[in-house]
Amino acid sequence: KELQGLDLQTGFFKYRQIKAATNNFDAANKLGEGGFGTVYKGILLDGSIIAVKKLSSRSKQGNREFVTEIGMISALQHPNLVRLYGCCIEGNQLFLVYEYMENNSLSRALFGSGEHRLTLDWPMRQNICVGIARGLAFLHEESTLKIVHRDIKTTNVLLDRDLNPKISDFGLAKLDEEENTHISTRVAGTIGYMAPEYALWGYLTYKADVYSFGVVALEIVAGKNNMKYRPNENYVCLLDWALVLQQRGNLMELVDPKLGSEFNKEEAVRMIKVALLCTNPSPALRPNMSAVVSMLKGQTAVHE
Ligand code: ACK
Repeated sequence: KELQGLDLQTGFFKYRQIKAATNNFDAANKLGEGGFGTVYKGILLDGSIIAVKKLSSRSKQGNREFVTEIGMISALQHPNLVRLYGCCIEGNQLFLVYEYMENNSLSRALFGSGEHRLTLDWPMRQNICVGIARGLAFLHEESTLKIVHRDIKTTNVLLDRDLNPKISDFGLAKLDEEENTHISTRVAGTIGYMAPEYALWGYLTYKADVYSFGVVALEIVAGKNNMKYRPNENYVCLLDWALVLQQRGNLMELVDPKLGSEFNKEEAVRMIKVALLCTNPSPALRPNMSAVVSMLKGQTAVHE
């Protein structure tokens, strides 16, 4: 798609256009603060809507290196990844230009207050969960870059007009990394979603994303935030509670009461079981994301 101000050859936007589109980064156009920077809504002269992320200032890495990486990341296209159109440099300030996602984040849809909360019925939740799994499977297994996202959570899943999920901020953690090793000194993740081996030792493999995905899947079924949910004084989070219910053979109790009786029991229990496989404390025992996709779709059995 051609966008006003974007040089398709280089992937660069003209600063003039970005500035005009966001009305000079007017606070009224601010969508929110994400990891790595502030996001603004912008409307280009041709009417297309974009989301502009103004990156917080970065320390060492030179702009040139950064731009090479951006070029590779923007080449990654998948229906479940937020499209990165290009970037823009003005002085030492860097901007990333993304497709605009009409329905904000999954976090808002599930846990938002009043006007922000959406009613997500069971088929929508199922579609969202499978979509996230597909996006991650692509990043891990199919993309040439083999990206580990490192910060999968409901705020990093955005919903388009039709409530299809797309993963945002992929590749950014990689850009932030100074050395290229498996043991990371800078852990980029969020409490409540981080795999234990990554949180404790900085040991990073794509199985860290599988763990985070499992937490997200549980949140989708339960309609509750992992860390904010305390079923009672004995259990501190949703995941703990799910493990207790699994032992009691009562996983259905986890399903969001807002769904009433309007959901597919078999699919719901399957989603919880897959989530629990994904959150296994041992990374080697977690499935990979393409196996998760086929389990979620009922194409392969869930081995407990
Ligand atoms: O739930 P939200 O409105 O959706 O709050 C966050 C906020 O910016 C910080 O990340 C929103 N956001 C991020 N990227 C986009 C995008 N491409 N389109 C629309 N909103 C976005 C996100």
